[in-house]
Amino acid sequence: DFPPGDEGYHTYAEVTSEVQQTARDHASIARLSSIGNSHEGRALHAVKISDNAATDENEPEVLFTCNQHAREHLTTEMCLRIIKRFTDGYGSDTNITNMVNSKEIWVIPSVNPDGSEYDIASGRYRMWRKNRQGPGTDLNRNWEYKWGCCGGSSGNTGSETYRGPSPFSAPETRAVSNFVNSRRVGGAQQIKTHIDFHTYSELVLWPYGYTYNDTAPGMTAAEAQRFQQVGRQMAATNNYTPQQSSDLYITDGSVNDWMWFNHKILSYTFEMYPRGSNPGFYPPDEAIPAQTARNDRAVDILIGAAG
Ligand code: 0X9
Ligand code: CA
Ligand code: CA
Ligand code: CA
Ligand code: ZN
Repeated sequence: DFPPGDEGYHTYAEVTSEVQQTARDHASIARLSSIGNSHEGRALHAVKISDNAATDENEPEVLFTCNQHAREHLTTEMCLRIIKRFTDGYGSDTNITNMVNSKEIWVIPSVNPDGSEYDIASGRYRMWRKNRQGPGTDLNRNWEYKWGCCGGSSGNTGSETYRGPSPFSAPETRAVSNFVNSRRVGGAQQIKTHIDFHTYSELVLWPYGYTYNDTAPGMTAAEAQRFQQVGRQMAATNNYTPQQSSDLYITDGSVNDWMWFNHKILSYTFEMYPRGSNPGFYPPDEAIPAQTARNDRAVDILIGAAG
């Protein structure tokens, strides 16, 4: 369990009951599914929020993913907030109602449930980042596009950025990528925009991460401009710092590069609160309400950017 005083964070069991309850309470606009299982067999939950949620309608789709990295527990709370805000607010809040009616919003609250459970299993935080397959794979180095290309990951099993033995060797990245592939309907990718939530540093990051160059194969100057424009617009609402992800450091095999190159999904990483190493990955649960609400307007912009 979470250490004493941090019970406001959700364990995997609590995330599961929360998403199940939401699907029961809001059956017409919220649908729960599993996109696959983690290495240890936990269901990877996906919640779809839209009017007529049971029907695949011809509406732009948006994706939010959280908790690729085990110890980044605040991000799971971010996805849970998105689920709660768009279900509880439906019918009373005009903006929310309009977004739910005109889009199909997918939320995956924990991409790495094995890792996050391991991080809290002893009752003291273990500072765990990777999944729980063998030595542990850094899921955000295991995506297929430019996997291991450029010094932005490690081939050493003990490394915090171990990329795994092959692209999509982790069942968790494989499941999310298969899900996104499955949203290509009649040749057209339905998901238009995406945020992958991380902590910490208060940044809005866009691809590519594998190269310092602004433009590269699959990224024209106009497309890079669009990333910058929407990224800066979002960052103006939460006071994060907007930049290309490689300006932070080079990463290869990361989710954003794959989402953009393979699917032309406008895909961002948010590095949430705090700005620095104290409190770093482990802000007290008292920080959850303000630091997740802080991204409400950015989330709305991302949804609007889907068209
Ligand atoms: O290194 C990461 O995966 C992310 N930072 S974290 O501290 N949460 O581990 C940053 C990923 C940014 N994406 C790219 N640079 N492509
Ligand atoms: Ca507390
Ligand atoms: Ca709908
Ligand atoms: Ca659809
Ligand atoms: Zn992270």
